[in-house]
Amino acid sequence: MANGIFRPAGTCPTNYSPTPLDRKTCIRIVSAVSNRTSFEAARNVCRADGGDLLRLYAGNFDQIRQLADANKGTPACDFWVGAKEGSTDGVWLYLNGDALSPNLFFNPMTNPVGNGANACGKLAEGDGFYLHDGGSCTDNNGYICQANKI
Ligand SMILES: [Ca+2]
Repeated sequence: MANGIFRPAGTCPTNYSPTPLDRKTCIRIVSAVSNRTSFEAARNVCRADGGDLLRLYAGNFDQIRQLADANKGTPACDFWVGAKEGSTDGVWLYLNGDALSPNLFFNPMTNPVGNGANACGKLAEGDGFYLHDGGSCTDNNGYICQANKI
């Protein structure tokens, strides 16, 4: 095949794997006990990789949850992802400020609300890796980064 005609599909950065059902981005799942860290420190690692914490959406949420379960480490960890609760309890946002669907929570009717405001988004092992409202942003958890293919 002649070169230069088709744009290459792109490759994932070192330590990243293709994001399920997404041709443009890759994810890195960090769960080693020695690398578990706070929400902000996890974000800084992802940013240093050229990405950020994973932006969840309904389309590949089940696949992401399965990957989290398969890579949860020993003992199993929760995973920080790219979501934050606003200053109003129960209002959840992506890191760019877009609204986040409550359907990404284990119980969309009740779970996004409670435990005060300003929580950090994590996939909770005890909730089948659905989003969970609770815990402290300074807890040492695993995390999932997302970066564009290069
Ligand atoms: Ca809350």
